[in-house]
Amino acid sequence: MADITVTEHLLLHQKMTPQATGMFTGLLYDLILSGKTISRRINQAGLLDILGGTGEVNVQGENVQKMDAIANRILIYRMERSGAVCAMASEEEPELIRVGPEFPRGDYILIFDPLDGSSNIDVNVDVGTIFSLHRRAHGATGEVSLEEVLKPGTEQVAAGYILYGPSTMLVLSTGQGVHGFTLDPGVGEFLLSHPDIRIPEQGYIYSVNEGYREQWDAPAREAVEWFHTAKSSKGGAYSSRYVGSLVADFHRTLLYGGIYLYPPYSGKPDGKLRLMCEASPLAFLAEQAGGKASDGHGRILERVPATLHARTPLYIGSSRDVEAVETIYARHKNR
Ligand code: AHM
Ligand code: MG
Repeated sequence: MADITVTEHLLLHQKMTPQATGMFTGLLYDLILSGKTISRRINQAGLLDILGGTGEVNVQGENVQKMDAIANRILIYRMERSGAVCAMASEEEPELIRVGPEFPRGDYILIFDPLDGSSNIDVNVDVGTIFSLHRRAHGATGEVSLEEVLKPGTEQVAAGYILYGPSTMLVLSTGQGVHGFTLDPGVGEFLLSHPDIRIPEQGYIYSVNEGYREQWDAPAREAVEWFHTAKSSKGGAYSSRYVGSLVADFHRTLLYGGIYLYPPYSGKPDGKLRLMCEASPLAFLAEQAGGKASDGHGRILERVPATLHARTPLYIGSSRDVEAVETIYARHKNR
């Protein structure tokens, strides 16, 4: 395959979309540059004293890893200077980050989890940056209000992630399918490696932290029990896989099919995962690849966030596997 860069791919395939403006291409360039910088720091993490925790607890009540804080800083620094963004929300920041007046404001609102799965970083397991892009309403000016940001995932104009694994990959959708690019470290560019990714209609892997089984709601328990006994796409039993990095578990689900589940559990009726910086961007990718993403009752993309850090249960992956979970939830509702 000829080497196709992200910019070239955008220009070739997305000429007619409103996102394919110079501003969008510039934003992506800076996002990719941030990803390359984070990737390099992660590669060196064992050598430079940047493993482990900072000793702080973030807005989510979780321990902040040093690499979390570094990735967060890299993204904020680069993106507020991009000229393409008017506001940002990060999993690590309690408040909305408003751009300007010291930097030029652009049309886009960027929401990100700077380093998903970071509790895995000390053991050299895949982590990633997840991002979601919204476009500010045409004609809106001045400081961005919170209401302008608290929008359902259906309004995303693009979403994706950068996975820092054995190779670094960018998986991106601008609403015209899902495309994967692999970083060629020699060239320093992400090159198209996985064009037009489609999730198989049904898979053979379910992915969930079964340690919480006793705390799940009844439909979630029944759903996981269903995957223990149902026939997979291969005709045999479903296999179980759980990395504990959503971005890595999702990447496998995107390529092989199957389902990732993070149910609600006692005391946490909305589960653990964040709607705006984790569930919605991955739901956008899943749907663009022909799969589904649900909270058990309906589309993740239609959930309207009440706050920046709102959470949601998540069932995501192959359409038939997600529908199996929704059927169980519907049955419980009608009892
Ligand atoms: P993080 O964004 O702080 O890393 O937290 C989210 C992570 C997901 O990547 C992963 O799927 C989940 O938390 C694992 O949670 P648990 O240990 O409860 O299974
Ligand atoms: Mg995360």
